[in-house]
Amino acid sequence: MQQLWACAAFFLLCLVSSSAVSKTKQENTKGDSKDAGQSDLSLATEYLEQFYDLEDESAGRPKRSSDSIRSKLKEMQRFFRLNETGSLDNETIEVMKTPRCGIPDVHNYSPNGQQAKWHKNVISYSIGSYTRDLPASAVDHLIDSALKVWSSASPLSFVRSYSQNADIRVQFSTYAHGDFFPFDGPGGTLAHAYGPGEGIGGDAHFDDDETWSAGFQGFNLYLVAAHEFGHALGLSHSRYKESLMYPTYRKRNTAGNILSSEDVAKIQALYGPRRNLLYDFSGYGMTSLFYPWRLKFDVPQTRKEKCDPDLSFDAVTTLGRDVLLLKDRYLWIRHGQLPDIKEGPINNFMPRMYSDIDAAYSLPRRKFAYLFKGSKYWTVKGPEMKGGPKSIYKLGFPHQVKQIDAAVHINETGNTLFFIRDLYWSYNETARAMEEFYPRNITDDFPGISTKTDAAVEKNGFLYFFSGSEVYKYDYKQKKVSGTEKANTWLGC
Ligand code: NFH
Ligand code: CA
Ligand code: ZN
Repeated sequence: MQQLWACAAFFLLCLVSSSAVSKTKQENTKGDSKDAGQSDLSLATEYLEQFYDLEDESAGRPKRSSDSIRSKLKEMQRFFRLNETGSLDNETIEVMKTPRCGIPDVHNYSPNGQQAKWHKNVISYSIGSYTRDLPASAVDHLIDSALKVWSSASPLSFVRSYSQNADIRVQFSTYAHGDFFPFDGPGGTLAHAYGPGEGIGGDAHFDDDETWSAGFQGFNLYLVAAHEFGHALGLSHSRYKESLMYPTYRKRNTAGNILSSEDVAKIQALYGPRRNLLYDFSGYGMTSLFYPWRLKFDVPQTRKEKCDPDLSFDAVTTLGRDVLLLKDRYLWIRHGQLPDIKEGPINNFMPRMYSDIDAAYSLPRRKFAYLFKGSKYWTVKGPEMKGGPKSIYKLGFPHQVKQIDAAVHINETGNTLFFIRDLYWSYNETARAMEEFYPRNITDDFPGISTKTDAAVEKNGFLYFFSGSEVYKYDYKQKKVSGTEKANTWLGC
């Protein structure tokens, strides 16, 4: 069963109780009555029925005792950290009058009694529809920022996906929108989200009858989304007003930290603390982390940047059946056949990796990739790095070489070729040594390849030389270029 923390299940009850609220408010402004009046009593019983499973008095049920009301009151007072008097004091009535509604606060809806959580640290999200109130780029940014609230307090990271089945699917809709919890028009419920799980699990729905903003008008999308993502990660409501997970909306300063210490403690209780990504060399040994993007199948989606005809890559390598394409701080992972592509900042996949990688290659059957930047290289296995950076001079490069343009491993020969300006070196992986008589001129041995190479990769018996937005498909048995294509075709454009 999915967990839904929102008021929708009780939206009818909500209407009833909010009319009770407004009625009591009017009466209270007239007389400053100390005792709980009749309307307060009915507000209280409705409230307890709604949120604390107080049996209602419908036909066929035994009349409820004042004891059961008292014990439910105490339960509610305990939740809100009020004095557990078991009677309807003013403090308790105040809390009940705070507009709220939702799934009962004290219940754990998880099937096995355990708090539901994601069993991986890289979580994909998609934005399936947008609000009319804000430009799409603003929504993208606010959603990204709201996720960063949680990734900065936990070991979790979030990768944007353009598929139909991302873990966290964001959508804006009004009234009935395909789940059992229709929205309620302007006001009332702003959004709801499902706890971690398959299918609708993790999804966050926003009521597009609200006015969404990036500032103080209407409801701030960043604040509401951060609250919803708390639920999507497995957090329930908080009883503390300062907490982001408090059940009612509150304007906050969005410039600083919006998590209370309780929010942080709760997310870390589920997922552990945030690791110090720069210095912590332990803890990445879980193989389930390696291919989190494999869990979902992506549907192609054209993005402006991605399908820019001028797109070029810094480095390209195969890794098992995958192809990794790197550009600046961005990484695309093409799994098997197109259109299955995952993408995101390099750090989402490899938390400790640098951006602006110069070159990359991998050895067949070894699940490692080697990434080069300047005079250093790293051995990478999924998000894990095998030790720290190593020096390229240990591979046999002379000290004049400060940077490598491209690297590719040739299966047939067992050698890796390194391209540096107009020269290339050949490294024997078995002997772990540079071959004699290198470097050689690229154009002498690869006729047709005359421009600087940004990236190179071998696939299906061909060598692909990436140069700017062009890719030269090179047949190295016949020693000739057999075709050219745009770099972005590698992303399915
Ligand atoms: C919400 N929720 O819509 C409110 N609260 O404050 N309206 C909650 C979301 C806020 C979803 O996860 C619903 O918990 C309403 C009511 C906290 C972002 C309290 C009126 C229900 C202004
Ligand atoms: Ca609403
Ligand atoms: Zn909530």
